[in-house]
Amino acid sequence: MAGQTPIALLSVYDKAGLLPFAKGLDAAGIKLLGSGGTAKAIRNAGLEIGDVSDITKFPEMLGGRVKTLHPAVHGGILARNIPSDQADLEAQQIAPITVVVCNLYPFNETIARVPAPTIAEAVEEVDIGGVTLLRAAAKNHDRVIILSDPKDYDEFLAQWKAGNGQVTDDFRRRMAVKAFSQTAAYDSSISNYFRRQYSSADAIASAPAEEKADLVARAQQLTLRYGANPHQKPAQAYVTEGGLPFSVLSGSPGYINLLDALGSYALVAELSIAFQPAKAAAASFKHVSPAGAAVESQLSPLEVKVFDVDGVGELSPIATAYARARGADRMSSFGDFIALSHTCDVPTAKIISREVSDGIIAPGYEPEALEILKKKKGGKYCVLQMDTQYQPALIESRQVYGITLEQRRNDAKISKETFTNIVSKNKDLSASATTDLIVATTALKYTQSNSVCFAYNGGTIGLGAGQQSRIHCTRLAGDKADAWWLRHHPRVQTFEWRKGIKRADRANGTDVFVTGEIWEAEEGGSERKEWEALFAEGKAPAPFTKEEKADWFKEIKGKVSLASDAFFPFPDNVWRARRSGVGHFAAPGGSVMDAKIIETADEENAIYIMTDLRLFTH
Ligand code: 93A
Repeated sequence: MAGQTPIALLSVYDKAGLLPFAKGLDAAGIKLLGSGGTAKAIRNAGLEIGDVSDITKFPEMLGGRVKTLHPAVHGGILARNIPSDQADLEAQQIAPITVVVCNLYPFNETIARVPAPTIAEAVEEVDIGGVTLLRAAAKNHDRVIILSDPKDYDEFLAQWKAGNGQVTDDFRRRMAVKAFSQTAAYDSSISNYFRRQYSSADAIASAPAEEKADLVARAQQLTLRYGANPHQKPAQAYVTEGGLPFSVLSGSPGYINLLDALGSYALVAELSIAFQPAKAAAASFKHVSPAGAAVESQLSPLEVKVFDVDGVGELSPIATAYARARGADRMSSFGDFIALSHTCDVPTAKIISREVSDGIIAPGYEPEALEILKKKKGGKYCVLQMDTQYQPALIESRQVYGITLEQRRNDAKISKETFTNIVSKNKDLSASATTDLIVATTALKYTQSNSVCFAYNGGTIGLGAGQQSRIHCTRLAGDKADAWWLRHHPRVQTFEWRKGIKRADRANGTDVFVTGEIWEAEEGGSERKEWEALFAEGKAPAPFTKEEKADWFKEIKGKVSLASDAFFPFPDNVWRARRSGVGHFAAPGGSVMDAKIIETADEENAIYIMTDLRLFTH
């Protein structure tokens, strides 16, 4: 191909900078060839340019749908500098093309128009030939230079001049990457648009009855009312392959609902199979972190009262798991999103029907349970059914401030094997403590970091999430665990509430009592008075004495388990946790203070496990 006059093929929608550039190409001794409008614009400026139709021997046809799609064009672009390719070109009398200049039909600008274009109008903006030019030239960037952005015209001319008809390899590669990225983004806009048009809930709603079920099963996209806040519109959830792995049985999930539903379902699915045989698991999520998570475990009569599930009847395994998860931190669970690892049965639905909650995701629903749930929130309660066969992709990505971040999904497995490296003197880890460590550690995997979790009797009892300082997580988790344990105190269980008081008011009234918060309020002031009015006349309880508390905490000493999503930098975490009854610790090592931390655990004969598993979630 050496010695031939280099040819540039120009086919641009955006004609910015085109004329001076065409002049530059011409001056550099490059022969110009253009598609209809591009050739016309250049010719009108007095420059010599050939038409693509001259080499294809075909007119542009189908109203412009076929302009450059022809072997005479693509053979000229794709041919390599190898004898067999050259022989093919010669046999077909095709001239090689050295430079391709192309930018695409404005698909994005068209669909963003107000009022919105019709689908037929959008279809006409799907560029076929231009994408093919970009891909072909980028593929053959060893020989061909692809210019897809007017901003690169000047640099090309400068390089061509300086290189005496050559550009650097770096330039070729940069231009190829740019073209590949443009076609990828262009295709993704197109698929996104048509997915929204054809597989959205709206499209399904307006489909003929006989097509509906099929469309629902294959829906790839769900239009959401808005994103995290009402002004964040538009918003949607979608997959690019297969259908969405959940279906909406009732209500209409919002953006935050879906964040909670998907995070909490992942948690319970994983927690369930961390045991052999699998256990029923449940989680109560709020703001992308669990308020509580638990596995099945029979409730004692006291726990039935503390978790406020009396009167429901006999509890099934999945019902005990949810009762524990919801009972972990009743204040935080107010308006939760619930995830269950097993079918939602009637006892579980009955518990849920009495609580303030936003929605639920589960692999299935007993018909009667579904009827109970559908009645919640005046029929607006969100009920999602998850496909248990669904496997998320190994690589996950998201965008922050326009930048895409990509990572392997956190698919680390947590099981009893995670807790075998016991580094304390006491190595006597019981089966129940192992269960609690599995629950606490799995909960952390789905909690915003930093995070520390306390667990007991198969459920979390205190979670400190999203704090920048680890000791603040431990204090928060410890304070929550203390409040949880004080709720079991006989004095709390025999409170004489005013008749007819709401469950949420009882939860709140108890919380300010067990945390001691109410004693900070002015005596005789409105806050104190409102709290006192929650109780029967003259029955507002007196504060816990120091001795009462100390005696009560003796009962739980050493029985609680703690997991941390990263190493403890200082022994203060261990000191604080011990005061809330923690006797088993699981955290990765790596701190310069590791030895001192283990020594601190040894002081009270606690068990300390170094897991070798950091579990940050961001
Ligand atoms: O309708 S197309 O997909 N068919 C083609 O064969 C084709 N070749 C180039 N569109 C095609 N193009 C596009 O036409 C280019 O991507 C460019 O955006 C535009 C330039 O057309 P004109 O030179 O007629 O202004």
